[in-house]
Amino acid sequence: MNESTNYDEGKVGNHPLPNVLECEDGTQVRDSACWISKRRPEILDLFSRYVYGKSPAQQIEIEWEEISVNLNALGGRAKRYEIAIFCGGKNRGVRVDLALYIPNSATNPVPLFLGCNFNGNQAVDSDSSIPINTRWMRNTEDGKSVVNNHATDYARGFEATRWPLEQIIEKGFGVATFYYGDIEADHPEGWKTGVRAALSPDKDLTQFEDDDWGAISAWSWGLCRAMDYLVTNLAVDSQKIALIGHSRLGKAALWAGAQDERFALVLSNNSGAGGISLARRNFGESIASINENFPHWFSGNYKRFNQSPQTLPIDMHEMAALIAPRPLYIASAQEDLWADPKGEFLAGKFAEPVYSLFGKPGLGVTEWPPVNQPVGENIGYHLRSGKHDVTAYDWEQFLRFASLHFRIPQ
Ligand code: GTR
Repeated sequence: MNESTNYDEGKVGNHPLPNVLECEDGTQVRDSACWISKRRPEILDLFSRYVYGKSPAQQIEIEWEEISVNLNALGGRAKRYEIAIFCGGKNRGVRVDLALYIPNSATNPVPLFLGCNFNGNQAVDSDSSIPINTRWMRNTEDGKSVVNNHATDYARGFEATRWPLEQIIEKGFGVATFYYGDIEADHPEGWKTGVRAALSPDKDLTQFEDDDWGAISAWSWGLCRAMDYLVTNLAVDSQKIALIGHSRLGKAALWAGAQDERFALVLSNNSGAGGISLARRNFGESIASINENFPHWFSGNYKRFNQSPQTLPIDMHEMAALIAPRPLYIASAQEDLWADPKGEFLAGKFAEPVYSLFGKPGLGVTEWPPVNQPVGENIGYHLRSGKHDVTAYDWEQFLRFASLHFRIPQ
């Protein structure tokens, strides 16, 4: 936060948003076919060039190995597996350790929530018998790493760290999660030991182009590689995988869901600036401050818009539109003004014309709803009371929304 941060609704400015249904050559999108073949690829390309940076398009070789299994995890409710996923070859790429929970009550392949975690797989689970992931320990000892803030939050009881695994399993869902630092440590030099160096011919001497991938794009790429593995696992219903992310990991989940349509549903929790909140609204975190505080998150090109968000060729309602026609849930928190909760709602609102092309109702309301009153059909939304976090209340809404769309009886 700096002195120029605006929290006055009267000063947000009134910059028109790019027209989500107008192609770059002026063509108006009138049906889903035109959206799919013409406008959607244009918007994806703009986000990758100007915001997140391009991740490698080529198919990457992945191998995996089961490294542990507990058939009676969570008090006998679930099987817990740890799978090492080697992305880009065992010796050349990066290794992601995916924790996978499958309900013991399941008789069929299960729907599942997939998301990165902030503090290592052991931190997600209240089972203290899980060995500490040593790679995570090394990262948290790195004084430069901004993720250390989250370690402090964890000690303070920040709820986002721990997932309500029992509750999720009891509703019939599986869970898959990995530590985001497995892909790349979260600090400006983190790329040197992460996937962006591993996959580049020049390794840690790589000179990035202005449209090359930043860390958020790298974490999103990791989510897609976890998906590559999950589609091969017969215990998982790969048609029913919901992608979830909080805050910076919400930005990563959105970008992964936008690019990879294998994800059936996307849940953005307090993803804020560079996530789902509209960049043109001068409220809370700005492009300039996010680029200054986290220079490694976005593409070099994104810095061009530090002083002029209104010149960005896209805005975040178009990110929401990239999820269409798949269900999207946007969760905001009332005290999380830094993330601009109203800007998060409006991004969903202005994505509705694209859901309409598919005959799908969106939020079902015209006004920003009052606190703790969830709304929406294919675009779900709530403004929770309280601060920046993922709470039991948020999970209740996510479980309800995913159960509805995946037709899971509750
Ligand atoms: C903040 C950052 C936000 C949000 C958050 C988080 O410091 O400014 O955009 O991503 O970190 O990830 O917790």
